[in-house]
Amino acid sequence: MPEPLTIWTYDWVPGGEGGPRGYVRDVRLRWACEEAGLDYAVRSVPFDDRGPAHLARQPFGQIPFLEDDGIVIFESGAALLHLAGKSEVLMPRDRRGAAETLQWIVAALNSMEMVSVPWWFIGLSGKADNPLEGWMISRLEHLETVLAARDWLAADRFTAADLLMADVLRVPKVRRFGNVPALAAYVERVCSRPAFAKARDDQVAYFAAADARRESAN
Ligand SMILES: N[C@@H](CCC(=O)N[C@@H](CS)C(=O)NCC(=O)O)C(=O)O
Repeated sequence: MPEPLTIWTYDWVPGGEGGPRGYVRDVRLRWACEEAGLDYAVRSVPFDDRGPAHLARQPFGQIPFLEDDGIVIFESGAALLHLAGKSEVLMPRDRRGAAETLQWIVAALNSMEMVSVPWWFIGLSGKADNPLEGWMISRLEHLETVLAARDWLAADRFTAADLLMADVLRVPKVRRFGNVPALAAYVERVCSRPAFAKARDDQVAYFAAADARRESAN
């Protein structure tokens, strides 16, 4: 009997306004499993102490990583592609649809998130000038042109590419930035899917339950 899929995350992350709950990247894998109707469990590694057992499975001491019947795979994009191999809901099986989905998955990570994360991070300093602002605007505006002409990135329907791109773009600071109405409508459209709400709410509940455990341990 194969083991059920296991999504690994931290046992706790900070809460509060502006905290990461609801945005921690295990949500990408929870969401994908929900969309595809795949059974999964969620397990955790300590947030405070990233020891050898964690580093053996995620060499940067990050999460998420995915376990599938003896295979352990880190990087949310790689794990998402692994899940997409199990379900046509996430990745069309025709050659063109599959190629388009793959292309936009990589674009979400390597053209959008590669800019949005450092832009967001530099912005935390609170300084007026962000040297990545022009780059960020350029990326958003190019994507705006694409999404002004269609509802989905690949194959004329929802795929794992939309899941990933919307997850990158729904970060509050990114969502509030720029004048990109088609992009805003796209994020709204993708994030209104029930599978997303379930995945995000489950993650928030998971970390909230950890608060109680930490309080009783202290
Ligand atoms: N490229 C990685 C990034 C993973 C990542 O940044 N994970 C965050 C949580 S969402 C994390 O583990 N942060 C803690 C750290 O970087 O030390 C992926 O997509 O899996």
